[in-house]
Amino acid sequence: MDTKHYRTLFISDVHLGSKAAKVDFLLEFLRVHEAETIILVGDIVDGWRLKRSWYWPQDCNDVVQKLLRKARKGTRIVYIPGNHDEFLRGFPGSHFGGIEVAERMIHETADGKRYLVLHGDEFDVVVRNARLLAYLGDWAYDTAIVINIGLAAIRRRLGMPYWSFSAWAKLQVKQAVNFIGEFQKVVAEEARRNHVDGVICGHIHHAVMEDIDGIHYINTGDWVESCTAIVEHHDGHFELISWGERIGAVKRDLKAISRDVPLAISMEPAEVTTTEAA
Ligand SMILES: [Mn+2]
Repeated sequence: MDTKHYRTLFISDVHLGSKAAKVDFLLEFLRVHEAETIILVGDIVDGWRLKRSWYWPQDCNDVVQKLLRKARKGTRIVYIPGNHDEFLRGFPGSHFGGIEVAERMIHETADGKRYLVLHGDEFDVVVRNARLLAYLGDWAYDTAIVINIGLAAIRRRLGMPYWSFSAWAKLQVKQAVNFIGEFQKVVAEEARRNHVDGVICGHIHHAVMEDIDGIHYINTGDWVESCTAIVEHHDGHFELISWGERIGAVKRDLKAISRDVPLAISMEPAEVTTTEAA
């Protein structure tokens, strides 16, 4: 596959350090996708998982090295921490190996539209307590978000697991779709408060591009299950890439070709036993 060039590339929720991370797929993806700017939209490293038990095979280093090499060659890379890599939240504005750390940012597209970029976990508390906060008003809303981030830091220090949006949503299967919808609405509302055209976030592992009450809501998805990324083309339009499906297509092709020949290379990802994340 030829290398593709984009203006901006957005990925999130890789969860390096978790056995469920599809690191080999991501490496292949990064090999054939170049961009002027790469924005890492949080939960790239799973600090919560690593704290419980260290799991860092060589291919995790390969991802880090690949990104650092791109930075050296002139790609601007911005790392927006999520809840699983919130240890980086203590370093806004700092650089490591040419990678900038920012809590959130405004991204301006080639055609002049402005997008708020953030991970999205700060709104968990709002999604869970939507009715109560609507009743209590703006002050409670802002305070709840600040408390949510503070609590996550304290829980991590105490070695407690982070409250997981997707695990929680999955437990309440019937309502999961409602929760995703509620999250999207809350994040779109935050974009409106910031007077921007759209928002780009991650966190809930549900890649999508859609209009929510006049706000362009974009979610980058994840590299634990779906292997998705968002790219901005040179003219400013966005595209959702489902690399998992592409890989699936390759696998089907290989099977068709080698119907009579045993498949030498298995494209199957390692057994996924846990999908706890978000
Ligand atoms: Mn997250």
